Formats: sequence, structure tokens, C-alpha cells
Amino acid sequence: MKKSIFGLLSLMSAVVFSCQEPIHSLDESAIIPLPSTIQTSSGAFELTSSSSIQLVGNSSNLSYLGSFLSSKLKPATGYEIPVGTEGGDIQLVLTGSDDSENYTLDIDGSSVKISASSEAGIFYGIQTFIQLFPVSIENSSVVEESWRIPTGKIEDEPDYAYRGSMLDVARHFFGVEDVKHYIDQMATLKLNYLHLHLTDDQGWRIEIKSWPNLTAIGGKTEVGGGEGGFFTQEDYKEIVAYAAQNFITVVPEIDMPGHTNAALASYGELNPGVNLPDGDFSTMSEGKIDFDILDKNPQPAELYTGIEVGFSTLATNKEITYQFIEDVIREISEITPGPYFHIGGDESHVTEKDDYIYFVEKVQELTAKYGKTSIGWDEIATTQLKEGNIAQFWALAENAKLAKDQGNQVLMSPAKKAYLDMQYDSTSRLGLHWAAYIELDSAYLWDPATYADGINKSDVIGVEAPLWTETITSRADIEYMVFPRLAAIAEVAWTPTPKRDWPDFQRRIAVMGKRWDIKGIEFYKSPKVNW
Ligand code: TNX
Repeated sequence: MKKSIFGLLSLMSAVVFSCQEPIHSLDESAIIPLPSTIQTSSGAFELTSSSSIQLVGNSSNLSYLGSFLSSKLKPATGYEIPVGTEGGDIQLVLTGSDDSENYTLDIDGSSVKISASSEAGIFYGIQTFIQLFPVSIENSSVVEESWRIPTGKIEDEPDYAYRGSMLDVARHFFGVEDVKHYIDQMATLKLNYLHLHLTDDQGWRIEIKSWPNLTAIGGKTEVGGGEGGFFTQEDYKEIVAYAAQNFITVVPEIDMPGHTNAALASYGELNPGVNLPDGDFSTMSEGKIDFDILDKNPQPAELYTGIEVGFSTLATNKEITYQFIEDVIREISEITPGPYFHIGGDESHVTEKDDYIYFVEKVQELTAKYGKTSIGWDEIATTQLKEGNIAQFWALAENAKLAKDQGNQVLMSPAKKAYLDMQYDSTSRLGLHWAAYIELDSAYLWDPATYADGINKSDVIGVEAPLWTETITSRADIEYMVFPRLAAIAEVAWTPTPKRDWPDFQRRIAVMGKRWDIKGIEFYKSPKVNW
């Protein structure tokens, strides 16, 4: 009798079990960027309303990480998953406090364990864990679903230490909420640096208390003549803190000595002044103009709302210029916990070569004085680089080589591969195409270690995808240009090239697309993918 009841029960449970849809295996899941190793086992772990998160290890931030995970799982499941130290089927195990970024994710039928020797590693383990759930986990309200994930083990670590994206808030201004939204998406892709291009010819976007006209005048407008805007220092701190919660470090850029028209419009004294014409001045107002004064106190430039580049330069030979730059570097460094300060240095076509060299070398001294490592566009490698400073390759391999030959590292942002403002093809509704048309496969199929002649893997600190915003005016525009390509670049930076596989990426990005659809992200539906 007992036996037959038991038999009935087990039959019933088999029926219940078989009602659930079969689950794919761990190596068939759609994690982006692809982890280093995935071992599958046959089984499933199910998140239920009685699941809980257990914290193991010593760090005040562990409870933050626990709540972060709980808050990501809550909207779609409706479960209030408690976070504590006393037991639970989901464990976050911090085994140390180093600066590595690797993590292990162990899943069996009854538990999940994310372990790492750094908080960043736990964070990345959480991102991977979330990507294992059905895409409906991205919903902002409760959906009926069995929240099962496949069992197995993932061991993962990034190939490159610096994995970034740049947002140009100068050509068109984007506010704090847009930047936070961008940070949220970057975090899901395990990107760890957000480079903010804060100044350019068309706008100065960061409050500098000792030079208020920079924003009062230089922040007033933007490409096309629209309203412009700027971050107060409080805004900037808010962005930096939000980024830090997502394990992202902000890299501020003040582009100089070129790309400075907005500053030159704000303060006349920063301008080089008129170049005295050679030869005969006799026709010019009969000696009434004191050229000496004219040269020292030039008029401010006009605000600029076009998209030409390479026409502006700070006066490189004046003391006031370096007082100005030192104030800017000091004020921004004080509110930037990260190690880097980006000094621009690109396309200074109207700065004499010798003046450029003098300028960039002096500015590197100033960032060092305030405890920061300089990053600059690849042209800065034509000057003497201070130890540890980084050249950001965008155009010229010979400049990257100059950096390497000085013993400096290179950040890879090849315009033909990584520029998110390039059109996908000639029909793209936004973007430029001076460097290339960049379809998704092109953004994916390249190797940062071999891309620039003469540069090897050990010379490369990482990869960054810049979004220049001459043609980008709204969050929807950003999303159209950035996704799906940023996911491709994130995988280029995270996953070792020999492991990367375009057909497999096509499969996985289609799943990511479903997540973006649920989140309302208006990504470009590349014809290269069966969405
Ligand atoms: C070149 S890339 C620039 C930017 C433009 C971009 C447009 C670089 C260092 N300079 O000023 O916005 O092209 O694609």
C-alpha cells in the first residue's frame, strides 16, 4: 500500500516536471560577452519565492551587491529576495580584496554560488547570472514564468583591463539621466570605463568654479544652435557615484589645445590673438592700433555650432593659459576618484608643431601634479610622454608605435571599427562615414592586439568605443547608434580573440535584442542578425 502511494506521488511529480519546458544547456545560453570557460551539466536551478541571497566574506559592499542582485530580480519575478549572512540558495562569496576582475559561477540543482576575489568580480558574476534567466527577467512588472537556469560552471575573466565607451556631451549635450541610462547598459556588458568628452568647439559642459564663463557662455549652445547645457560639479559627482555603483570609472576629458572654441568664446585672453601680418601695415588705421595690446588681449571667439574640426587653439605661449588649465585640472581632479584624466590633443591643426609639443608636455605635468595619469588621442605620442600615460589610437598606427617606442601603452579605438558615430551603411539615418561604414560584423571582427601595425597585445591596455554626437540629438539616437555595436566591442575587449566566434555571436545577440526590446531600447536591427 505504502509503495503504491509513493509510486503515485512520484508519477505525479514526473508529470509536473514534464509540464515544464525543457531547458537549454549552459553553453547554449546567450551570455555577452562570452565567458572564458563554460562547463555544462544536465539540470536546472529554479529561483522561487523562497530563494534568498547569502553573503559570505568581509566587505561592507557585499550587502550592496546582494541588494543590487535582489533588486534586479524583483520586478519581473515579484519575489522579495532577502539578503543576509545566514544561509540561502544564492551565495555571493568574496574570497579576497584584490583588483582582479575574475569570477566563478557554480550552479547546481539547488544552489548558485558566485565567487570572486574582488567586488568587481562578484558584480560581473551577477551580470552573467542575470543573463541566464529567460529574457522576460528584464520586464519591469511581474510576469508568469518558471525562473529556471541551466546548471554547470562558468569561470571567467576579461582579456583587457580597460573596456570603455566614450560619450560626447559637447557636440550635443546629454543630461544626468541619459548618462545614467547609458551606464546601466554598459554595466550589463561588463564595461568598466566611461570616458566623458566634456568640452569641444561647440560646448563646455562642466562647471569650473574659478572660470564661470566657461559654462555661462561656453555651455550655452550646441551643434545646430540648440540650447546646450552643462553639468554642475554636483551633477558630475552624481554621475561618478552612479558609475562607481556599477563598477565603472569615469574618465573626464578636457580636449586641448585644439577643439577649444567654446573656451575661447568664454575668455578672450585664452586666444592666441591676431597674428601680425608680415610686411607693410601702412594702410591699417595709420598707427592707431596698438598691436601689442591687441595681441595680449584678443577678443573672445564667436560661439560655434557647426561640425568642422581643427580650427581652434588655445594660446600655447601665455602664462594665463596654463593658470587656466591648472585650475580646470585641479577642480575636476578633486571630484574624480579614478586614476585618469583625458587631455584630448587631437586635430590641433592650427597649433604650430613646436607649440603643440611644448603644450602637451606641460599639460602632462599638470595632470601628474594632481595625481592623475594622462590619456590623450594618438597625436600626443608625437610629444614626450610621461611614464604610464596612455595614447588612444583612433587614426594613426605610426602614433601608436611612437607611444610604444616610448614605453607607453595604447588604448584601442580604431575609427574604422570602434567609432559608434559611423553609419552602419549608406542608408543609416544618423551618423558620419568619414572613417568607414561599420556594420555589426565589422565592429566584431577585429583583433585589438594586431590591428595597428607594430603594436602587440602587451602594448594594449584595452578597447574603447567612442560615440561622437555631431548627428546625435536624443536618447533614441544614442541607442540606435550604440546598440548592438557596443555589445560587439564589449566582447572584443572581454573575450580572447581565439574564443570569439561571429556565428555564435549572431545567435547570442539576437537574444540580447529581445532583452533590449523588453527594456524599450531602440537598437538598430542589423540585417546581419536573425532577430
Ligand atoms: C574625429 S576622433 C574627431 C572628433 C569628431 C569625430 C567624428 C577624434 C579624436 N576627433 O572630433 O567628433 O572625428 O567622427
